Amino acid sequence: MAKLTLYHASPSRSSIVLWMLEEVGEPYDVRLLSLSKGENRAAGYLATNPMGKVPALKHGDTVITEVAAICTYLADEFPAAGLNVPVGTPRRGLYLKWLFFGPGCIEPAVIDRAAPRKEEARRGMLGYGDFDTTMNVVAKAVEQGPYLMGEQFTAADVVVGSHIRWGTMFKLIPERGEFAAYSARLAARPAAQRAATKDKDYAAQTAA
Ligand SMILES: N[C@@H](CCC(=O)N[C@@H](CS)C(=O)NCC(=O)O)C(=O)O
Repeated sequence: MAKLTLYHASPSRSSIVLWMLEEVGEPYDVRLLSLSKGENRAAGYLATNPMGKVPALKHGDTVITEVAAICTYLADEFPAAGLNVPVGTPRRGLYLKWLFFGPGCIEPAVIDRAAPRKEEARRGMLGYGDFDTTMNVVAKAVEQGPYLMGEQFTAADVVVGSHIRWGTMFKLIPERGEFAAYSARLAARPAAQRAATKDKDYAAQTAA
């Protein structure tokens, strides 16, 4: 089987892929990079991801970058883990919507709020419309639960759930009951807990 290698800086967006890999349950290696030492901008790494960003995932000779693309790829590549909604399934449309909603709507909505523009952009110009609508849409989707796709936990929960968990942790997303309950369900997953423990260790190794 082709080897999986995660290029990771701890803690960062690549921590999302670390969690995903724990959910998938296949063996993988981690190459730790220090962002503060600029290792993500070194020529060797730029050959892997010319954006100079983590995460990147190597699977044999295939390189995948972008958190949501990596999570989608892993879920499809290892269907036995039950983390995807396969092509040909009507529910796949909704599943893909959530995978794209993370980087396409939640993340820019949160970043724009944390670092507001000098001149407010018109709602129609912003792919996410406005912050409150974006958050209300996610809150409604996770209200009933347990997951975005109902009973099935999927890669979309890893992507969207990470944005919600990190956003509320850093007080960039206002606390609300739907998010607290959803985050608690996600945090209780054994794979999420294993990833968190490993990530603490990776952070310590990078700092040393
Ligand atoms: N759109 C990218 C964003 C990745 C990203 O911004 N990663 C940050 C860490 S959280 C990074 O590598 N920052 C280092 C830098 O830009 O120099 C994705 O979803 O993977």
